Amino acid sequence: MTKPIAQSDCFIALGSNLGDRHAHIRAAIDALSTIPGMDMMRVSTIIETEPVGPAGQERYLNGVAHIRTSLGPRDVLSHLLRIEIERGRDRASAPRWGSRTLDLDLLLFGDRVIDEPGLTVPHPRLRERLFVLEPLAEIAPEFSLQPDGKRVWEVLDLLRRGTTGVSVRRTNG
Ligand code: A4P
Ligand code: MG
Repeated sequence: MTKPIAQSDCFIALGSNLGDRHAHIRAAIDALSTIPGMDMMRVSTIIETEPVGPAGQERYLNGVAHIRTSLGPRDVLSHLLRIEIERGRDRASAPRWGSRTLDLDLLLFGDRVIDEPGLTVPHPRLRERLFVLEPLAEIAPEFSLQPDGKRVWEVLDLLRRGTTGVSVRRTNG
């Protein structure tokens, strides 16, 4: 009897605020849809958002794609980096959180918690960002986030109410 191939639900953040933003996002969705071993399940509404980061940037287009895959997280990340480069992403000359033609971040990979050089999952700033949580909540409100199992909708609600739900240890004041 053949063993079924394990499939993981993964969620990828799409972002663009440089050049033809619509074309970059469309190309990313097309590219992600044609990779063997990755099935595109759903793409959120693409929303326009205020930039977080250095002043003077253009507004972003943001969205989230849900992919079901038999690949591993490192293979998925390699595809994301390749697609970013194909859309002219230039990391060398851009400041941190600066403008970019295309940013593809691996937000979630099933219930995996990964903390390795070059790959952190869930994405470390996922719970701080409305531009990620709003489209994610549109397509996967009930998905559980590790390590505490909170649902996407709960984390979005906490952020909207001004608390990330992540405990912060204060050393003074
Ligand atoms: N890396 C580690 N973990 C991951 C992961 N889960 N997904 C490594 C993707 N990459 C991951 O990423 C640097 C390295 O992180 C990668 O080579 C990979 O090995 P990067 O894409 O070069 O850097 P970045 O995206 O500029 O950095 P960072 O800190 O991830 O930025 P963010 O947090 O993605 O923020 N404002 C709005 N409105 N909308 C946006 O989309 N995006 C940013 C970027 C800032 N402001 C924004 C938006
Ligand atoms: Mg990135």
